[in-house]
Amino acid sequence: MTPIVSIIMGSTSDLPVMEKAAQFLDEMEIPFEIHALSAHRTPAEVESFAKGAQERGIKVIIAAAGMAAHLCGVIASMTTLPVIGVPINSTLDGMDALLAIVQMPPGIPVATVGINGALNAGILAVQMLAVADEPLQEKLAAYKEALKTKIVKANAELAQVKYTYKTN
Ligand code: RP5
Repeated sequence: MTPIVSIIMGSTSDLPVMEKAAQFLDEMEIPFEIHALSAHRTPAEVESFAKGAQERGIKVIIAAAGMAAHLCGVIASMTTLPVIGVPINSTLDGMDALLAIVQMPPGIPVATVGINGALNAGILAVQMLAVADEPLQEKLAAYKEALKTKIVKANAELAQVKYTYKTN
């Protein structure tokens, strides 16, 4: 299989968070790869990854990093592929990484999800791929439809909660 999504993380300590993106790609049957690369510890490897990704057939990059999270923006500066950034809660409740990833200068966007928002990063990556892939759009529509059952179940449970003045 040739990967079309690349998950890059600053350290394997980010993996417990990033597994959610990997699981979603698996569920949607999207071939993907996972690598640890660091903008600070392996800058040359980051450059070679970012410059070569498109040629290798990668369509979307999900990049995750914590602390001074330069990885996502540095990758975005060297490719025209869409880069989805995941701020990892490593220090300062993840606010350091969130601001480092989301506050990109004009010209070099990183589509930033919430702190530890790996699942949303996976979903967003698949949504990008689905723009030109109708069967994938249908899979996503089924996934989103299934999300409703959680709320239907929640309302059934809430109906069992009793208060004297609760009317439903
Ligand atoms: C970042 O620093 C990584 O993305 C990680 O979130 C954080 C800590 O890295 P380790 O010291 O655990 O390797 O580069």
